[in-house]
Amino acid sequence: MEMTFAMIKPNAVKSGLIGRIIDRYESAGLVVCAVKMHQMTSADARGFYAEHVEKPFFAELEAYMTKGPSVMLALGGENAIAKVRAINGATNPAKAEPGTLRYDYAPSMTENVVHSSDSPASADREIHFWFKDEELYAYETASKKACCIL
Ligand code: FUP
Repeated sequence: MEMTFAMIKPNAVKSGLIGRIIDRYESAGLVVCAVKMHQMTSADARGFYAEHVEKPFFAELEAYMTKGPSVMLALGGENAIAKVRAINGATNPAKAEPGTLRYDYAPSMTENVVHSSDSPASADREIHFWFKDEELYAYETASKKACCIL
């Protein structure tokens, strides 16, 4: 059992894709352990994307991420990190495989509709960037059990 952080970005929220995106994750056997809607401030973007602040694309990324609300998710399940990245597809939608969220919905590299953690260390950092421990719920579903303790 593993946890990961996923984010439904502003253009996906504005396009009415929240339900369809969460359905892809739940249909893959993942469980929603925490969820919140939040519009990033510039400070949020600089903190969350700290590794990218000095990169040439950061100004565009910051403008995009702060222009509307995103949906923050903590997801639990077996191989959650790899599963969510496979469902999302390549960062650059031009390279994303058919059937992935970015292939289906992303208009560009910047506005690539979703984010998810790329390692256990980044999952831990990113989940705790947005959620307190008491906001992570462990519960049983009919067919599976969510583990929300990192
Ligand atoms: P990912 O792990 O798929 O979320 O991608 P990264 O952490 O490498 O990048 C974060 C975001 O920065 C991407 F979703 C889109 C943006 N980005 C660019 O716009 N140009 C780049 O060359 C790399 C990333």
